[in-house]
Amino acid sequence: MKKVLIFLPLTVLLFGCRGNTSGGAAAGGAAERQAQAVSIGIFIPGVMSGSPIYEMLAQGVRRAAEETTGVETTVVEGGYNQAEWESRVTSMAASGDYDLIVSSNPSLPAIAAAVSAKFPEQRFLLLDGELSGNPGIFTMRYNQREQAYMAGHIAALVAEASGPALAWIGLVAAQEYPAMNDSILPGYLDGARAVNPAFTVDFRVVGNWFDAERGAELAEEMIRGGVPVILPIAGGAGAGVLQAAAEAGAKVVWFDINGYDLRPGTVVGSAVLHQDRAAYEQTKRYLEGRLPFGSAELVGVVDGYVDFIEDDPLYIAAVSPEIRKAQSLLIERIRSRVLVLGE
Ligand code: RBF
Repeated sequence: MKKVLIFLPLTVLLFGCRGNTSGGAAAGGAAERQAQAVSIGIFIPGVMSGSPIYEMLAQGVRRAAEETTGVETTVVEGGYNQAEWESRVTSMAASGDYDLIVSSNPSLPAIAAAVSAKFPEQRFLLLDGELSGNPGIFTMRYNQREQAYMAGHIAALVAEASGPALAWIGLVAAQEYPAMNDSILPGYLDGARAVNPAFTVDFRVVGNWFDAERGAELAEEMIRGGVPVILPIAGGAGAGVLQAAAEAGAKVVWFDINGYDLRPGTVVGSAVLHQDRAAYEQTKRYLEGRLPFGSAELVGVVDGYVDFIEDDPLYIAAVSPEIRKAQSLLIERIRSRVLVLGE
C-alpha cells in the first residue's frame, strides 16, 4: 500500500500523467487532477510544406483543440525517410505524452498496429488509411476512385478541346503505392474513358515527394510527347509539374486542394478532399468520447468529403461553358448516386 502511495505522485512527476484511456478524452484520477488536460500528437509522415493534405490535417485537429479547453496539440514531422516513421511513432507512444496520436497516410495503419502491439493503451486516429479490428485504432479513408475519376474526366474534356492531339493525359506520381495503383490511377483512366474510350494515361514516377526539378523534367517529357493535361500527385514535386506546364502552355489538374489560384489559366480542375473538416470532426468525436476505435470508415462525394470545385471564378475563366457543363453533369451523377464508383 505504501509503495502505491509513493508510486502515484512519482508517476505524476515523471510522466505528466497522460491517461491513456480506452474511450475518449483523458480520464482517470491523475489526469483529472491535471484539470483534464488532453494532449494530442499530430504525426506528419513527410513534411507539411508542399503537402496540403498534411496542412489540412494539422489545421483541422488544431481547430477542434482550440474549441475545447485544456487540449494541447504538438506537431511532429516524420521527414521523408519512410523507414524512420515507425521508430518516430514508437517514440511518441513510448513517451506517454499523447492521449491521442493523429496522422494521415495509407502506410500509417500498419505502423500504428505495430506500435500498438507494444503500447496497447495508445490511441490512434488515422485519416487516408484503413484498418479495422484494432481496439486502439480508428481510421477514415476517402473514396479516391471518385476523386481521381472527376480529375480524369475534366482532364480528358480539356485535352479533347485542345486540338487533334492523341487521346492522352498524364499523371505524375511521387511514388507507387496501393491507393495509387488500385484506386487513383484506374479512377483517373476510367474518368477519361467516360469522355472517350480511346484515352490512355502516361504515368510517370518521380521517386520522392519533394523533387520539383524532377517533376518538371517528367512533365516536359510528357508535354513534348503530346500530353496536353497532367495531374501531379507528388507533394512538393507538383510545383515543378505546374511550372513546366505553364511554360509550355499545357494544363494541369490539381488534387487534394483548390489549386486554381496557384497558376490561373493553367489549372483547369481541382478534385479535392475536405481533410481539414474530417480532421476537425473526428478529433471532436474523440474529445467527446464518441470515436469508435476499432472501426474503419470510408467516405466520399455523397458524404461531402470528396469534391470537385466548380464555383471558383478562376475555373470559370479557364474552362469553356461546354466543358464545365459536361463536368457538372458528371458530378451531379455521382452526388445523386446515379453513378456509383466503388473505391
Ligand atoms: N502526399 C503528399 O501530398 N505528400 C507526401 O509527402 C506524401 N507522402 C506519402 C507517403 C506514402 C508512403 C504514401 C503511401 C502516400 C503519401 N502521400 C503523400 C499521398 C497521400 O497519401 C495521398 O494519396 C495523396 O495526397 C492524394 O490524395
